[in-house]
Order: sequence, then structure tokens, then C-alpha cells
Amino acid sequence: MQLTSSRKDMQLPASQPGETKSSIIVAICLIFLCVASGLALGLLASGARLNLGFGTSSSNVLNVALSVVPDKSAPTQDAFVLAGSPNDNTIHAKVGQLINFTITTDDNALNMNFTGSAGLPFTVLAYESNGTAMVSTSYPATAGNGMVVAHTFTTSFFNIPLPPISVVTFSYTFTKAGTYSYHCIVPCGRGMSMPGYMSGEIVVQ
Ligand SMILES: [Cu+2]
Repeated sequence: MQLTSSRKDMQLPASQPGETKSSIIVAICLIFLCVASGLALGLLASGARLNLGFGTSSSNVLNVALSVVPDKSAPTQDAFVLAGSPNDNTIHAKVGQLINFTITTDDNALNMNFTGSAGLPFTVLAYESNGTAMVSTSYPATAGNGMVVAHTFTTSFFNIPLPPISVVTFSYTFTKAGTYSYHCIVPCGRGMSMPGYMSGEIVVQ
């Protein structure tokens, strides 16, 4: 008698038609979930690729053109003037952005023999007195000592000599946010002590 009863206990309950139906619905829902999450992941992946492209391409390069304008508004008041912004020479950059500087010095004054080194590789395109451009010369970061300069472009990170009548190029990337001042270390006139003349700021955000 006990055997019979235990055989009854072991019998699996017969599946009801309603239960089969709900299993199918659950399966369909799972398939939908898989497809939906696959689509979402795909969208995320394509978005991430777009962002990467945005961050590493041309938008992460800033071209800064500065001119050293001699006697900008009065004798000996030489000034750093930002292209397209005659009255504000503040440079705005982003953290991690490659800044390509091009500094044109329209001043022919032989103001100083530069001492020390630039701290960054730089290129000088010098001009003959008749205005003809000479061959561009590249210098290593340790160069600069003894160069005859009209001015310098100096921050606490680099000290770039600016020869008279020249175009100097160099690149730098700020890795921390902050406001960094730039100035000229050459005693080049009254502009030295005046805000916005032989000085300015680089705001990195
Ligand atoms: Cu100067």
C-alpha cells in the first residue's frame, strides 16, 4: 500500500494548457529583451565611437596666432595681439588640447641675447631685411641660448625666443585646468609693465 502511494507522489503533475501558453509568452519576452538590449548596446557603441572621433580629431587642436606689435598704441609699448581679437589677448584652451602657437614678430629691435633654453622644440622662419623669407629652421627644446631676440613668449612651462622679424611656431598641451600667465622677459619697453601689452593669460578649462 505504501508503494502505491509513493508512486502517486512521484507522478509529475500534468502540464495544463494555460501553463504552456505562459511559457511561450515568457520565451517571446526574453527574445524581445535580448534584441532590445542588443540594439541599445549597438547604439551606445556607435555613440562612443562618435565621441572618440570628436575628442581626438581636429576639435582637440587649437591654433593660436599671436603677433608682437611694436609700439601698439604708444612708443615702446609693444604688445602681444591675438589674431581676430585686437583688444583681448586672453587665450582660451581645454585641458589636453594640443595648442599650435604661431607667433609673428613684426619688431626689428635687437633687444637681447637670449640665455637658457626654450624648453620646447620650436621652429623659426626668419626674414631678410628686404622682406624675403629665409628657410625655416627647427630647433630642439634645449636650443635658444645666445640667440638674438626682440622678445620672448614665456610661461612657467616654456620660454620661447622670438627673433626680430620672424615667425616662430611651437606646440604645447596643458594637462591641468588653470589660468597661466604669459609674458616677455626681454626688457623691451614701457609695455612690459602694462596689462595686455607684453603679457596675457592662457585660460585652460
Ligand atoms: Cu618684449
